[in-house]
Amino acid sequence: MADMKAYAKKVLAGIEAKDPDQKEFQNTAKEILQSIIPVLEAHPEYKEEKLLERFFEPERVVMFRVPWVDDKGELQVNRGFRVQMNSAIGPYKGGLRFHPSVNLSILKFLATEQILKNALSGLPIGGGKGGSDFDPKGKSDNEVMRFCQSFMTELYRHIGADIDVPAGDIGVGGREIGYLYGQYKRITGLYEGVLTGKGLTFGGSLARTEATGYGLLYFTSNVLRDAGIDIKDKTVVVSGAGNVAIYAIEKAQQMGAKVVTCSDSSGYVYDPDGIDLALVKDIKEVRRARIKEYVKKHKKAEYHEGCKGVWNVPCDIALPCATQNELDLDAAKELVKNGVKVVCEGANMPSTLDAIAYFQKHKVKFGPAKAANAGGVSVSALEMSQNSERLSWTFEEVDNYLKRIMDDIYKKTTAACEEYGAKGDLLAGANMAGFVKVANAMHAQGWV
Ligand code: NDP
Ligand code: 2IT
Repeated sequence: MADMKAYAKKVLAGIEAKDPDQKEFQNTAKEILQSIIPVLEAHPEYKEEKLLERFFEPERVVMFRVPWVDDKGELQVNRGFRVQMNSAIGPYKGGLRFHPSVNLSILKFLATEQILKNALSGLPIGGGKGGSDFDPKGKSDNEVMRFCQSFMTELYRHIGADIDVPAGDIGVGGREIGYLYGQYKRITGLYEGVLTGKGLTFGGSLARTEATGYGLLYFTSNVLRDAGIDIKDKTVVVSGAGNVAIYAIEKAQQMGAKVVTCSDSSGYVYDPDGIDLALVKDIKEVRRARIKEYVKKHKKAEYHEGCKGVWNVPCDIALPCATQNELDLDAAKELVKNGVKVVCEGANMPSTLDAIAYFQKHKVKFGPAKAANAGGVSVSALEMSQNSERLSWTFEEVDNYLKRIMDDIYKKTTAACEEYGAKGDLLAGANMAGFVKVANAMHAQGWV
């Protein structure tokens, strides 16, 4: 025991020494390392062959200049990235994020999470992530198009349907994927499934848009069932108002829950009558406007500046769906004080490590991101399957498959909790179940 704890500690110290500024990446490494000790003990060969040292070192990182011309004719320069983290179980797979905060630390954290998430999905996909510090907010469609074309003019040489298949994430949705796909096809001449989240007329999958949010609720249903809670009429707090949040709200409402909040990076909306989702879609998907517009139409609803206040709203179930570290220890205390019973993560690592520890100490059921939000990438992998066989499945077929995958992820996660003596700790279960699959594949493929 001490031996493997010391090994994990040494690996973490190595990561901290090598990249002292990469705090988000260090946090992910810490979160994973502190929960996989039982797996390391069961597999002493991992230590001998420096498997952890290899696991936390990206196979490849590409970083590049992205010059583009804005509507005023002025040249702008952004930085582009693709982190190809691990290809042990399949081609690199993971989203692209366009947000001013994007840097190597954030992308390495996301790519590492993606390895384990993709392993949990049961589908043959490795882990990757990419993006740019480009901010799509306030840009015209033409500016976004010119940026995407320039971004792909470098990225195309590093990706391919059997090499690396990017998709959307924050700031990258159907519009951006369309522009990126057009440019890839123009440069390479290939009509192949090199990106997922494509439009339905050019190889996209039905239900990909809904997949992360719907999948989150399918996973949450498993947690609720085992906790003896019926979702009907329960109060749900959701943060975010983007792709994940919108379809989480939609499915929660279909299941009979009352969702009372949503938010963007400026503030949050509280609607005691339940969120009017058609209006949120119109504001965010159609008009790309700010969420505060919501209260113009609904007089009983309140808008509050600052997105953190959303966690002060009393609820039974909290679904953070915006971004990393949005739910900290203070927020966790507030949620627990107000009686929250279940927290499931739609965003990637929205809860800080001390917030998670607080939930666990107070017996709040906690569904970790890498398990709970795996529905998006799972349907991306189904899009890849449909592209390979040149067929399109129906919405119902894809949605049923998604539900099976989410139920299966929950089963694998709880089984790992049992096997390795971490009953009730779904974060540890998800880490161990995902890690052991990737580690075994790495072991079998030799020292690469
Ligand atoms: P979108 O760009 O569609 O929406 C992001 C939402 O989060 C917006 O409401 C945005 O507000 C808000 N947000 C972004 N950055 C911040 C910030 N720094 N502080 C507060 N709010 C912020 O992205 P997605 O819905 O696709 O992604 C949301 C989360 O889900 C991310 O963590 C992503 O990694 C994760 N995820 C996404 C998947 C997908 O398939 N899209 C799959 C699995 C996980 P604003 O408009 O003001 O920027
Ligand atoms: O975080 C994620 O899983 C995603 N952004 C989706 C990635 C994908 O390849 O669909």
